[in-house]
Amino acid sequence: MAAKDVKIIGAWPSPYVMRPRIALNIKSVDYEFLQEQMGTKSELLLKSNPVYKKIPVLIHGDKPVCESLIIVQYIDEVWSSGPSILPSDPYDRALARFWAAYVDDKWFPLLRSIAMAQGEEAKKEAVEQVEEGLVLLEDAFVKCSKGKNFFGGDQIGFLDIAFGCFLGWLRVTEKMNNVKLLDEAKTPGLCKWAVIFCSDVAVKDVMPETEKLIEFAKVLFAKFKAPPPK
Ligand SMILES: N[C@@H](CCC(=O)N[C@@H](CS)C(=O)NCC(=O)O)C(=O)O
Repeated sequence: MAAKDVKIIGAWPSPYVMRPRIALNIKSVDYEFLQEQMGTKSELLLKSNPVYKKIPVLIHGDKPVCESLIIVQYIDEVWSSGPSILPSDPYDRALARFWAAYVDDKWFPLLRSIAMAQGEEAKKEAVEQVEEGLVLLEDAFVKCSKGKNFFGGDQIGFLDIAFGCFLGWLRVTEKMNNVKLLDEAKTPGLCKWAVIFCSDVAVKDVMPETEKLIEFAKVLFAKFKAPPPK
């Protein structure tokens, strides 16, 4: 498929934007990456995602598709001749969707709360909650992977993409707060999975380097903490 037919509106640091980029890589589909600038929204973004005005948006031909996990499922259905992303078994598919929703609705907000925590006590509590979530995800990994490398089995699947896209920000949170979240003793499966996931050909070029992401995070957090303009 020619790159002009497939576009992603996004930005390199966004974990959600990584999802469709990984999915397109898995399917060997070329795409044009249209990057938004921090703090502004392009006309194309506002026109393509008028409801949420958020990235990512996939533009396929002239049709926009919004919401990262919906985009990944769309990619899987449209380019069905490539490697499958959703599990073929309905129960496995339900499990993958359940845990992907858990990651978005519960776990990632907890990870973000570490950066926002005011004071050591609040930070400690947020760290503990993230760790508890990781133990649940370790258990999900054992059940979904059935002894293979990925949640999806032998290859990267839906839940690998949904959760794996947050590994860059997990490392940033570890380094900036001097904590260890992915722990060999408590989550050995996830520790091994994270290394294999990040070095996969579909992932390694879209997963930002931790140091680059830390520089971005410092600018982002400074903006959050800045007093409102007069
Ligand atoms: N549920 C959305 C979340 C997307 C999202 O939060 N994107 C962020 C970038 S990481 C964004 O566009 N933020 C701009 C805003 O909230 O106005 C998805 O999965 O696509």
